[in-house]
Amino acid sequence: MKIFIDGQYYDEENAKISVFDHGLLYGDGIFEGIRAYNGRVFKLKEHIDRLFHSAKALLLTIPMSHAEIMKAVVDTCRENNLRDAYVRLIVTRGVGTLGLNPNRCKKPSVIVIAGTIQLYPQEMYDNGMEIVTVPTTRNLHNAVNPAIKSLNYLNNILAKIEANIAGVEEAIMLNSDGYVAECTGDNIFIVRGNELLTPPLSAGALYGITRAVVMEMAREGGMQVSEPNLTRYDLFIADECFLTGTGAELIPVRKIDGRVIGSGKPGPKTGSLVEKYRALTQTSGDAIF
Ligand code: PXG
Repeated sequence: MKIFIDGQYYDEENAKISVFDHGLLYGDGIFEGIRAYNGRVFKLKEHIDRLFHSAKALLLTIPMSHAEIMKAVVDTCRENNLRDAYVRLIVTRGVGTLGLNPNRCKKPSVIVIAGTIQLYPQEMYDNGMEIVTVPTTRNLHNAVNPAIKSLNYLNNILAKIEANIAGVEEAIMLNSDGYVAECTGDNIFIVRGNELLTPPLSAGALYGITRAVVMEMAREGGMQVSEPNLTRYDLFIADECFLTGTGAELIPVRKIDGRVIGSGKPGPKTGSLVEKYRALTQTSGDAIF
């Protein structure tokens, strides 16, 4: 595997960053998870736009342009001869001193790793997954804003640990007002009749790129799409529920906090959105080869 670090490619065993990098010392940095399908990088521009927005919020100056970063992602896939890939793009604050002042870090580092990912077992895509609400609440907007895709994922990791303790793979995180925000690495949707509902971004969700694609596909398919505040009760009484994310794609949910959702099997609206999403990923994106 060839890994891109600051303009050069390194073999896996030589792909190293300093122990003084503030990405490691303080989680001071940002990332994106991007997929390539069938020789094309899916929604690359959207991911790079979000990366630059995260950087702006953290006053982190990325030492490359939009176009250069897009090229680095595509080139790293090509360098590894990958037609289907999961790309982890990371920008760290760079090497600094012990002490958290980011002004001591002279140059942020850009890292691109192109590998593969399978977040959940196939059985869950076929039959739906079981998830639970966990005690750890989503970050507040006036703390580390949950829209920033930062290297500081401990909020989500704690929630993931709580899900694992409960014997499931994913957790629903509520915000401090008790409304549903999202899951640890996925946005959440419910279907109610012909309506598709997902929490508003103001509830503490990440501006999910898969989320935006699914909302557009549903509108095109004649569904009514809205973003109201949702409670756990709204989830329990939904006809269908599914999660979205670059890694997970669309995955049906069959049980939440012990309550069976709808028929307990992946529903027809979810099924049709899954098909449409798969078709889109196979045919659109920036070409690698
Ligand atoms: N919420 C959070 C907190 C995320 O981290 C999403 C929603 C979905 O957003 P996108 O833009 O991907 O539709 C994410 C993305 C992993 C992994 O390794 C996590 C994500 C993406 C890819 C892999 O668990 N999270």
